[in-house]
Amino acid sequence: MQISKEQIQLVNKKVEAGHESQFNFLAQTLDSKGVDVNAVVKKLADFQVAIPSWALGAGGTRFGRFSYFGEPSNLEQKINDVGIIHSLTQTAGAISLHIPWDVPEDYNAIKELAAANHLVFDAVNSNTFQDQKDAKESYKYGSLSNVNKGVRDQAVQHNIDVVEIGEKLGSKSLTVWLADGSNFPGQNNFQTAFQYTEDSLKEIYTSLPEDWKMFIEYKPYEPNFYSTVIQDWGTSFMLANACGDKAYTLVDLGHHLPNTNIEQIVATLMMKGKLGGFHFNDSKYGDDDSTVGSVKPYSLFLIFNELVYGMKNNPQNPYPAWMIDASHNIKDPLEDLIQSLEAIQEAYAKALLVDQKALKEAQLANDVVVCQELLQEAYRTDVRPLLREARLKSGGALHPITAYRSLQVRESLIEERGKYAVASGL
Ligand code: LRH
Ligand code: MN
Repeated sequence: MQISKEQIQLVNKKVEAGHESQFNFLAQTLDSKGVDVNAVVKKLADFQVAIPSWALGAGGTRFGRFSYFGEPSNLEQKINDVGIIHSLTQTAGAISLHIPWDVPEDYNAIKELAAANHLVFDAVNSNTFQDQKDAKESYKYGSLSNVNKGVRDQAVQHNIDVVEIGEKLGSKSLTVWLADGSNFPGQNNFQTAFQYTEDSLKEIYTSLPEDWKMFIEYKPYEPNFYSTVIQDWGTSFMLANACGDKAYTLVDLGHHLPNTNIEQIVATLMMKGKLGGFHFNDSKYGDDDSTVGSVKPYSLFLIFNELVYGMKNNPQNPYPAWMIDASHNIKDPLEDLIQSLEAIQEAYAKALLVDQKALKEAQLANDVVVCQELLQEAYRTDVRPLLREARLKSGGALHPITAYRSLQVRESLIEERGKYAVASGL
């Protein structure tokens, strides 16, 4: 099932007039404040976020999983679903694969299918947090940090294999997230676990092609509930520095203890040239993997405010990788991902409206009130007409969720795939 440009134009027809007046009104208002509206719209249109291949089916918890019918049951159908999201939003031009959940059988066919859906392959993700049925060694007590060299070697080799798969697809980065850690005090020697992890990452790093990056993702807990080897940004930062220039820290928004100031972490990593990218999601308590911007939209805005500042003032930091990492327990996965993309675009657009020059002046004058006024002036601006204009210019839907429903996409997918197809992944 694909959505044609014509179908989208037809759906847009009904709402175009309304959009035009809203956009023109906002454009006039912003223009009077010296904002280059066309530049903002272009930046939004160019901002592409990778969709995780493991989040196209219904997620679940240990307490249960409620299928969403018509789920993709193979890589081809997953690429097709990302294609549907991209045709409607024009901001999801990439897919991030998880290995071994998504090992291509026919690489050329998969690359052609991705190209036909205007998609590229973003970071490939290794998986040393689950045992594969034919595996020689178990990761029960860790992978790259395991006290058993045979297990570490197996995990290193898996990451090297994942890079080879990525190379065949045109991917340019490897994401390493380790579940490694302990459930009880005394179970692990923290220093030994850290050193084994550093040595193992260095081995993987030496196998990286010249133009590749390695993203080291940190997480404070789960599935281990006493310690995690790569528990926070500082640990990931140290390991990235130990590996070399091609290694960076990856920030998953859900991987922070409550009330952590994530925007400050982002600013520090950019200043040090080690911010590799993001896994966008939202959370109230733990690694909830909820819809982006659904719980803490102001925090997301503050993160993008640091990103906009860093992308202008920190040439030492490469252009970050933008990816979503979410899990859908009760929503249609495609609608959930469309809502996440909207929230990311909205936070970015609001951050682009911050008068950085006036903010700098107010900061130098310690005019705290004006500092907050400047941020909230931008945050309180309804930027949705800018997002719609960017989509319209790129051939997308003005209202993607409305279009998704009026085109009966889920019904067609159920028709095509049958009710009980189940997607691999989390
Ligand atoms: C770990 C994580 C990691 C993925 C997994 C699917 O919580 O965020 O990025 O490998 O989710
Ligand atoms: Mn993640």
